[in-house]
Amino acid sequence: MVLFLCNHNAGRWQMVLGFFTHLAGDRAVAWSGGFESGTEINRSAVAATAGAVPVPGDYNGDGRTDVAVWRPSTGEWWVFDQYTLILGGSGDVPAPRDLNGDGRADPAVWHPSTGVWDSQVWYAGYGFLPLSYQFGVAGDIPV
Ligand SMILES: [Ca+2]
Ligand SMILES: [Ca+2]
Repeated sequence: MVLFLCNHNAGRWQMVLGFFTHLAGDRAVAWSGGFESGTEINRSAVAATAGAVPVPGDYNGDGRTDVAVWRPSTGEWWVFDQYTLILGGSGDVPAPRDLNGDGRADPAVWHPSTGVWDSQVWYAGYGFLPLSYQFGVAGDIPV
């Protein structure tokens, strides 16, 4: 059982509760509550999730899945409490995975029309470096 208790309630705990419930399934039960509630949902929270697709993964390599969303209309990746970056866009398929074997999921998208993969791979000491390669053809599904 998990309790999310937040102050200045502005919609963020609802996001976390939704992601937690999605990821935990029947393995855990979560409750949420807050105090000093706002009168509207935080605009940045609304903007961050508008049209967003969940892209959970272990983005920091701690062995636990992290909450993350990708917005196709802008290509924005929002990895909760870690970073944001721009990669891909409408028509792409998000496919985050650990591309360099460091235990951290790397943001990646696949372009169905060309079979090209684009990613931003994190290298300690260097930061994110772009990686692009062609693999697959139109009609394939990234796995
Ligand atoms: Ca993690
Ligand atoms: Ca990696």
